[in-house]
Amino acid sequence: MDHSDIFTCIDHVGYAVPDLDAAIAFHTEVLGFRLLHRETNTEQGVEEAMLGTGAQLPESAQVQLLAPLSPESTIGKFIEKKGPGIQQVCYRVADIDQASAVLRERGVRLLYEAPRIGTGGSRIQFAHPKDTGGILLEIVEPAASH
Ligand code: V0V
Repeated sequence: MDHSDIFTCIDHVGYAVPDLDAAIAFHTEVLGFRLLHRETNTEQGVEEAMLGTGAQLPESAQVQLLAPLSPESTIGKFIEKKGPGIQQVCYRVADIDQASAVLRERGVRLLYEAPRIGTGGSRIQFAHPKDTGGILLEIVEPAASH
């Protein structure tokens, strides 16, 4: 087996939150994060915010706050079933097409046939938690490297 790295680093941890403004206020005012970016992604059914702490990007540790656009959305259903909390861990990759091909070759089932658009124009893909030991695993190729 080839043991060369697939992932660059943990890009972010994603939290399902019922109220985006309240979660941003907690992370900035109490935990000292900086608000880096905020957008609505209708395809994913989320209003989301990216926050950073520590060194400047891209080294900064990031959390992504994900609020549902509707109760039927992925995040809406997650909060309904499990309550607010960690919904995903996201690994960064330099080339998402190559990383997806390697993961598929190794038997990991990815949710989408082709990557979709994520935060800030990035390209994203997911592996189902049933295939990854109970973690919803996202992979992201940031917009800048594409
Ligand atoms: C569901 N399960 C999870 C889970 N969601 N386990 C760990 N983490 C999660 N987030 C488990 C659940 O407990 C069940 O286990 C089983 O999977 C089926 O759950 P379900 O409630 O029926 O859920 P599904 O199958 O309707 O949906 C699960 C999937 C869905 C993963 C398919 O969440 C999905 O499509 N996610 C990818 C898209 C996404 O998450 N978008 C929002 C973030 P038992 O009870 O059967 O054992 S958008 C984003 O990240 C952006 C924009 C970005 O980063 O830029």
